[in-house]
Amino acid sequence: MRSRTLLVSAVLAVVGSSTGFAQSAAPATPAPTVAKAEVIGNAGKPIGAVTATGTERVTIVRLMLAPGAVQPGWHGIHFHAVADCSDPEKFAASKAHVNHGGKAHGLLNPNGPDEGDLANVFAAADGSVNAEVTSPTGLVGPKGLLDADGFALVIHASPDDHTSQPIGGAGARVGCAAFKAS
Ligand SMILES: [Cu+2]
Repeated sequence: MRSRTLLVSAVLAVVGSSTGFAQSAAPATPAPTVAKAEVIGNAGKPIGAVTATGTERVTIVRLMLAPGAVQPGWHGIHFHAVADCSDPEKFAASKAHVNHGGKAHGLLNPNGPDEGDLANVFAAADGSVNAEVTSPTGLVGPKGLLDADGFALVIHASPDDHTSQPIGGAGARVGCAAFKAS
Protein backbone atom coordinates (compact mmCIF):
# COMPACT_ATOMS: atom_id res chain seq x y z
CA MET A 1 0.00 0.00 0.00
CA ARG A 2 2.79 2.37 0.86
CA SER A 3 4.61 1.71 -2.41
CA ARG A 4 1.45 2.41 -4.41
CA THR A 5 1.03 5.75 -2.67
CA LEU A 6 4.61 6.65 -3.51
CA LEU A 7 4.09 5.69 -7.14
CA VAL A 8 0.98 7.87 -7.45
CA SER A 9 2.85 10.77 -5.88
CA ALA A 10 5.70 10.33 -8.31
CA VAL A 11 3.39 10.27 -11.32
CA LEU A 12 1.62 13.41 -10.14
CA ALA A 13 4.96 15.13 -9.64
CA VAL A 14 6.03 14.33 -13.21
CA VAL A 15 2.73 15.51 -14.67
CA GLY A 16 2.89 18.67 -12.61
CA SER A 17 6.44 19.55 -13.62
CA SER A 18 5.94 18.85 -17.30
CA THR A 19 2.82 21.00 -17.35
CA GLY A 20 4.73 23.80 -15.67
CA PHE A 21 7.55 23.49 -18.22
CA ALA A 22 5.13 23.74 -21.09
CA GLN A 23 3.63 26.92 -19.68
CA SER A 24 6.84 28.74 -18.77
CA ALA A 25 9.58 27.65 -21.19
CA ALA A 26 7.96 26.87 -24.52
CA PRO A 27 7.00 30.10 -26.34
CA ALA A 28 4.64 29.88 -29.27
CA THR A 29 6.66 28.90 -32.36
CA PRO A 30 6.36 31.68 -34.94
CA ALA A 31 5.64 30.51 -38.45
CA PRO A 32 8.71 31.01 -40.67
CA THR A 33 8.58 33.47 -43.54
CA VAL A 34 8.89 31.86 -46.97
CA ALA A 35 10.04 33.90 -49.98
CA LYS A 36 10.63 32.67 -53.52
CA ALA A 37 12.43 34.19 -56.49
CA GLU A 38 13.48 33.28 -60.00
CA VAL A 39 17.20 33.13 -60.76
CA ILE A 40 18.28 35.11 -63.83
CA GLY A 41 21.47 34.33 -65.77
CA ASN A 42 23.82 36.64 -67.69
CA ALA A 43 21.67 36.24 -70.81
CA GLY A 44 18.77 37.81 -68.93
CA LYS A 45 16.77 34.57 -68.95
CA PRO A 46 15.59 32.38 -66.05
CA ILE A 47 18.05 29.65 -65.07
CA GLY A 48 16.43 28.39 -61.89
CA ALA A 49 14.63 29.14 -58.68
CA VAL A 50 15.49 29.80 -55.07
CA THR A 51 13.44 29.66 -51.90
CA ALA A 52 14.43 31.50 -48.73
CA THR A 53 12.79 30.26 -45.55
CA GLY A 54 13.56 31.96 -42.27
CA THR A 55 12.93 33.83 -39.07
CA GLU A 56 14.74 36.70 -37.32
CA ARG A 57 17.54 34.28 -36.43
CA VAL A 58 18.11 32.11 -39.48
CA THR A 59 17.70 31.93 -43.23
CA ILE A 60 17.64 28.65 -45.14
CA VAL A 61 18.34 28.93 -48.86
CA ARG A 62 17.25 26.18 -51.21
CA LEU A 63 18.76 26.70 -54.66
CA MET A 64 17.71 24.79 -57.77
CA LEU A 65 19.43 25.63 -61.05
CA ALA A 66 18.50 23.92 -64.31
CA PRO A 67 20.98 21.92 -66.42
CA GLY A 68 23.20 24.31 -68.35
CA ALA A 69 22.65 27.11 -65.84
CA VAL A 70 26.28 27.44 -64.72
CA GLN A 71 29.68 25.83 -65.28
CA PRO A 72 30.22 22.51 -63.47
CA GLY A 73 32.04 22.74 -60.14
CA TRP A 74 31.94 24.93 -57.03
CA HIS A 75 30.34 28.36 -56.93
CA GLY A 76 30.26 31.04 -54.27
CA ILE A 77 26.83 32.40 -53.39
CA HIS A 78 26.05 35.43 -51.24
CA PHE A 79 23.28 37.67 -49.99
CA HIS A 80 23.71 41.00 -51.76
CA ALA A 81 22.11 44.19 -50.48
CA VAL A 82 19.48 45.12 -53.07
CA ALA A 83 16.72 43.20 -54.85
CA ASP A 84 17.80 44.38 -58.29
CA CYS A 85 18.89 41.92 -61.01
CA SER A 86 18.03 44.30 -63.86
CA ASP A 87 21.56 44.42 -65.36
CA PRO A 88 22.19 40.74 -66.19
CA GLU A 89 25.59 41.25 -67.83
CA LYS A 90 27.15 42.12 -64.47
CA PHE A 91 24.40 42.18 -61.81
CA ALA A 92 26.14 45.22 -60.30
CA ALA A 93 22.78 46.70 -59.30
CA SER A 94 22.48 44.12 -56.56
CA LYS A 95 25.30 46.07 -54.84
CA ALA A 96 27.69 44.63 -52.24
CA HIS A 97 27.04 42.06 -49.53
CA VAL A 98 24.51 42.59 -46.80
CA ASN A 99 26.80 43.80 -43.99
CA HIS A 100 25.25 45.91 -41.23
CA GLY A 101 28.20 45.29 -38.91
CA GLY A 102 30.96 46.32 -41.34
CA LYS A 103 32.65 42.93 -40.92
CA ALA A 104 35.31 41.49 -43.19
CA HIS A 105 34.17 38.97 -45.78
CA GLY A 106 34.67 35.29 -45.17
CA LEU A 107 33.28 32.49 -43.05
CA LEU A 108 36.90 31.60 -42.18
CA ASN A 109 38.10 35.18 -41.76
CA PRO A 110 38.91 36.09 -38.12
CA ASN A 111 37.38 39.54 -38.74
CA GLY A 112 34.29 38.12 -40.41
CA PRO A 113 31.97 36.91 -41.54
CA ASP A 114 29.72 39.50 -43.07
CA GLU A 115 25.99 38.90 -43.16
CA GLY A 116 26.04 37.94 -46.83
CA ASP A 117 28.45 35.03 -46.47
CA LEU A 118 27.25 31.54 -47.34
CA ALA A 119 28.71 28.11 -48.09
CA ASN A 120 29.62 27.27 -51.68
CA VAL A 121 27.32 25.16 -53.85
CA PHE A 122 28.35 22.49 -56.34
CA ALA A 123 27.13 22.32 -59.92
CA ALA A 124 26.99 18.84 -61.43
CA ALA A 125 28.57 17.93 -64.78
CA ASP A 126 25.42 19.11 -66.56
CA GLY A 127 25.62 22.52 -64.89
CA SER A 128 22.64 21.99 -62.59
CA VAL A 129 22.58 22.78 -58.87
CA ASN A 130 20.40 21.40 -56.10
CA ALA A 131 21.56 22.67 -52.73
CA GLU A 132 20.40 23.89 -49.36
CA VAL A 133 22.57 26.17 -47.22
CA THR A 134 21.87 28.04 -43.99
CA SER A 135 22.85 31.40 -42.54
CA PRO A 136 22.51 32.98 -39.10
CA THR A 137 21.43 36.17 -40.89
CA GLY A 138 17.72 36.68 -40.25
CA LEU A 139 15.26 36.79 -43.11
CA VAL A 140 12.91 39.17 -41.28
CA GLY A 141 13.13 41.60 -38.37
CA PRO A 142 15.03 44.88 -37.83
CA LYS A 143 18.21 43.70 -39.60
CA GLY A 144 16.57 41.01 -41.67
CA LEU A 145 17.33 40.43 -45.34
CA LEU A 146 13.82 41.46 -46.40
CA ASP A 147 14.30 45.13 -45.51
CA ALA A 148 12.90 48.02 -47.56
CA ASP A 149 15.11 47.36 -50.60
CA GLY A 150 14.96 43.57 -50.24
CA PHE A 151 18.03 41.52 -51.12
CA ALA A 152 19.48 39.45 -53.92
CA LEU A 153 20.95 35.97 -53.87
CA VAL A 154 23.94 36.19 -56.22
CA ILE A 155 25.73 33.19 -57.74
CA HIS A 156 29.39 33.69 -58.65
CA ALA A 157 31.50 32.07 -61.38
CA SER A 158 34.11 30.63 -59.00
CA PRO A 159 34.21 29.21 -55.48
CA ASP A 160 34.54 31.48 -52.44
CA ASP A 161 37.77 30.83 -50.50
CA HIS A 162 35.95 32.18 -47.39
CA THR A 163 38.94 34.33 -46.43
CA SER A 164 40.27 36.82 -48.98
CA GLN A 165 38.82 40.28 -49.63
CA PRO A 166 36.48 41.49 -50.91
CA ILE A 167 34.56 38.38 -52.03
CA GLY A 168 36.88 35.42 -51.53
CA GLY A 169 37.97 35.27 -55.16
CA ALA A 170 34.48 34.24 -56.25
CA GLY A 171 34.73 36.24 -59.48
CA ALA A 172 32.00 37.37 -61.82
CA ARG A 173 28.30 37.33 -60.97
CA VAL A 174 26.64 34.68 -63.15
CA GLY A 175 23.21 34.44 -61.53
CA CYS A 176 20.91 36.69 -59.53
CA ALA A 177 17.59 36.26 -57.75
CA ALA A 178 15.79 39.38 -56.52
CA PHE A 179 13.80 39.09 -53.30
CA LYS A 180 11.62 42.15 -52.97
CA ALA A 181 10.16 43.10 -49.62
CA SER A 182 6.45 42.36 -49.55
CU1 LIG B 1 28.68 37.91 -53.94
